[in-house]
Formats: sequence, structure tokens, C-alpha cells
Amino acid sequence: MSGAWTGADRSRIAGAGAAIDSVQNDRVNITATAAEAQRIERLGYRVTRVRTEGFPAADAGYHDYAEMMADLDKTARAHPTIMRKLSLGKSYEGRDMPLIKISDNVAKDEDEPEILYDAHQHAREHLTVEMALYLVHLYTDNYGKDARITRIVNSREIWIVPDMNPDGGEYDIKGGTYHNWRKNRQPLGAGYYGLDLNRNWGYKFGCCFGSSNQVSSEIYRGPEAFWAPETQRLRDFVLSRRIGGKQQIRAAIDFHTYSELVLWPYGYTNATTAPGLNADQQRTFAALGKMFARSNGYTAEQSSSLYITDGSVIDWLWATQGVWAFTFEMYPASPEAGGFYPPASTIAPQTARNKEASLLLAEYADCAYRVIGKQPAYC
Ligand code: 0X9
Ligand code: CA
Ligand code: CA
Ligand code: ZN
Repeated sequence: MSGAWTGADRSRIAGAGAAIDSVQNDRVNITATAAEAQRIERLGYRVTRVRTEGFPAADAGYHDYAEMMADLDKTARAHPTIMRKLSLGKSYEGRDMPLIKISDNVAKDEDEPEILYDAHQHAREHLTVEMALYLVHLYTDNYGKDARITRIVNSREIWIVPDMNPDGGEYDIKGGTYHNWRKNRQPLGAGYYGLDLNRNWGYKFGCCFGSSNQVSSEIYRGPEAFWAPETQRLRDFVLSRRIGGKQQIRAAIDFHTYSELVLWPYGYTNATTAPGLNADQQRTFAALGKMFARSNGYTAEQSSSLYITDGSVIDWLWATQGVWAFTFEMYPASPEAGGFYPPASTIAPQTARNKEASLLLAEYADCAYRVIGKQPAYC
């Protein structure tokens, strides 16, 4: 933009919210949102080309962090009796990590099975944030209109964590281009950043060659379990749902991309049963997983059949909290179909594709063993 000769001019531009990148005579190079650029034009400066923040223009249908927060705030305001926007706390760089609760009598902690959906442990897996926003809208916009959804909202307490890695997500779209970033943004020294949040959980942490101790690695687990503020935040929330010795959260989906898979524990071992996972529990996981996969057309398998992962969230949720926890790897199936960056036109069909599985998880949360006919024995 140009027409800014003085420091006072530049201060007005900064006052409009733009970041000033450099100054040449009357020309100021800025990074600004579309709204900020408009404000600067209204101040009487000439804006030539703006390096827009947020997603690349072709993918504007995706929500960046600010847009996600705005959508959550707006939806919570529109549905005050069934939805609350709370906070898990802050990410490493200080971004608020929103926590959504959806239920009837939402202000009260009722004795209802609780469900958790979390998304975006991995920065470049942006479709998962859209999945979380889809679920927020599914449960709120259809409440009182759709009998099945109304029943679920009335009989369950639904927790949604739409953004486990806001720092990595914003870094991945910085400057309007993609950076293929996976990890969080904790500085590690020597110019290295980030650890893999889905290797930083505290069950069998680093046990089994399913993660790396090298800071340069894409699957760097960190020096110790829960070293990332982001995993600490979700861990502390989940532990806070243990009331009178009983974990209230019964079932969970951790959303990732891509490969079109439904995965269940354990990830750290190829054994189908292991300490804390007996044959009935394994059968229950497999039966639920296959049911989900029938509904969305994904492939269902134990998570280690993909490759060994140690320190993943679902192993921790199951082994330490008894939560029936699944990882969903969303669209697409292949790198040719867009890999981590499928076009925004896929958001609507590919989030709706997981509607049935998401509802089934909520419905089975009262007694997962029902899926193998063993509710009399266990529930
Ligand atoms: O490696 C991962 O963390 C997940 N795949 S991704 O391409 N989204 O990075 C798979 C995790 C599956 N394994 C377990 N949850 N144990
Ligand atoms: Ca309720
Ligand atoms: Ca409760
Ligand atoms: Zn992932």
C-alpha cells in the first residue's frame, strides 16, 4: 500500500490492525486481513496488493483460528440453553484452546454418559477442525427438530475440542501458503520447533519405536510425556471428568487426516489383547469400529496395523481412563486426491460422511459392550 509518508501514517495503518512488514518511501508492505485492508482504504491510503492472512484464497472455505473462534462464539450465542463455549486453557504460544459442551441443561453437570470429540492434533490436518465445527452445528442446529439428535443431546453430555494445535495450524497457513507442518510450535533450540502431540501422551510413552527422540523428527515425542502444553490441557480436562473415582467420559473420537480409516487401541503393540485390553474389550472395539466403517466407507483396523505409534491419545484414553477411544483418519484415501490439503469443496460432503458414526458413538456411550450383546454382564 502507498501514500504513507510519515510515522504517524504508519501508526494509523498499524492501528487498523495490519502488521507492517517493511517501509520504502511512502510505500508500506503489510500483512493484513481483508477487513483490515478495507479499513486502511477508508483511512485514505491506496492498498495495492495484500498478502492476505488465513487460508490461500482457493481454500477460503476452511476456517482459520480466528474464523473458528468466531463461528463457535456465534453458535454458542444462538443456542445458549444447550451449548457453552469454555476453555481448556492456552497453547504454547498463548492461544485459547476452546472446549465446547453441548447438552440439555448445559450449565449443570448431569448424570449422563459423556462423549469427547477432539480434532487437529496435527497442524496440517485442517479438515478435522471442519469436522469439529460440523459436529457443533449438527448437535445444535438440529436440536428440537430432529428426534434422534434431540434424544442424544438430552441424554448425553457432549464435549468437543475443535483445535488441539492452534499454533501449528496457524503456522501451517502463514503467509497464505501451506507449510506441510505437523507438530506443535514449541521451540526446541538450535532452530528446531515442535513435538508430535500424538506421541506425547503418557501411556507407554516412547516404549516401542513408535516415536522418535530426535528433535528434527516429524514424530518427535518430546523429552517426557505431557511435555506439550496442549497435551497437558486435554489431559487435565479429561482427568477433571473423573468424579468419585469414575471417569465420566465413556467414548471418544480423535480426528485426523488422511487415509479413510477407523482405528482402535492399542497403537503401541501388534498384539490384539494386552494388559488392560481383554478379549471382550477387543471384540467391542472391533465391532464398534466396523459398524462405524460400514457407515462411512472407511477401513476399520487396530491402529497398530497401520504402524506402531507409542504415546498416542487413544492408548492413553483407553488404558488409563477406560474411554472407548477411536482415531478416525478422514478423507482422502490417497495423496493424489489431495492428501492433507483437499479442496474446500470437499468439506461439506466429507464431514457429513462421519455423521452416522459420530451419532453411533454417542448412542453406544451408555454401554459399549451392547454392541457384542454383553450389556447384562458389564453394564
Ligand atoms: O500417526 C498418527 O498419529 C496418526 N496418523 S497421521 O497421519 N494423522 O499422523 C495415526 C494414529 C493412529 N495410531 C494410534 N492412534 N495409536
Ligand atoms: Ca444434560
Ligand atoms: Ca456428567
Ligand atoms: Zn494426524
